[in-house]
Amino acid sequence: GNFQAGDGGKLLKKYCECERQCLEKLMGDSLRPFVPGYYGVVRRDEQDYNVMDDLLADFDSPSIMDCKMGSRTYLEEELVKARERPRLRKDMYEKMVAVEPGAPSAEERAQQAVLKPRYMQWRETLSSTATLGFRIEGIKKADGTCNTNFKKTKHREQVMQALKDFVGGNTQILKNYLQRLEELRAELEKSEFFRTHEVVGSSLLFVHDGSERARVWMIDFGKTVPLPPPLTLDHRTPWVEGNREDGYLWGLDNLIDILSAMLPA
Ligand code: 4IP
Ligand code: MN
Repeated sequence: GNFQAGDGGKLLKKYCECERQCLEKLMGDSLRPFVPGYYGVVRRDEQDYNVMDDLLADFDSPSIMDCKMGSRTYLEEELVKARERPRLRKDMYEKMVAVEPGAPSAEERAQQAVLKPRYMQWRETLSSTATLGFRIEGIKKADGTCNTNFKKTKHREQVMQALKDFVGGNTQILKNYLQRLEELRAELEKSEFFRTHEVVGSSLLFVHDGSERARVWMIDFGKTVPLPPPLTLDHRTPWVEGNREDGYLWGLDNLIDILSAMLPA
């Protein structure tokens, strides 16, 4: 897999240069409290790894949720690549028909393949990514049950139901998550790193346990890239090709709004 256990509460994640650069910069940014501590690169059995804090280490039977943030889940360069040298993806066609047999067009059916941006956009519109700017990717509960079946979790009510189930109806946990997300939003709005990076395919990791402690961290920076200066993003303006906007804060606004609406008035 992509991960190995390290020593002393550390996690080894298969090396990605883009992720290394982000984590290094984030260690000196105001967002540092919201990302795993980063400790550089190690080599094990001919494979390089980025070493970071294991965010679950301090929890007792944690419940975990991965929310992929943003209204766009692929880099703009994928569009350029697909136009310049279109690569037919049979694997993505298979993943598509497994979920929605009627989704492929006549042409895609004839090819038994789709282009990557088409697959990624299909995933975005089937889920809440396109309409809410985030989607639930997976939930693992304290009892060990795991659910990654959220590909069609799209509407506000469906998202609410999944969140309610995740916190086991515990209002205090909900409140703690909400507070943490509001702190994160305030930090994002001030962060130099955030202003100068396109943040795509990154997730928020939610973790709580029986003590009602609830934390949120930003993870997965494999598609988080620096913008050419002096370009900056506000992360709320709708994306049009070329503007590089990612919808990250728009999604966080919506997520905060949904959590707030779940609390008793
Ligand atoms: C996956 O689709 C995810 O979108 C991956 O994004 C993406 O990796 C994969 O593209 C794509 O097949 P499913 O989640 O529907 O399986 P992420 O890494 O953000 O989770 P990339 O390479 O875009 O990061 P390919 O091209 O790696 O297969
Ligand atoms: Mn992820």
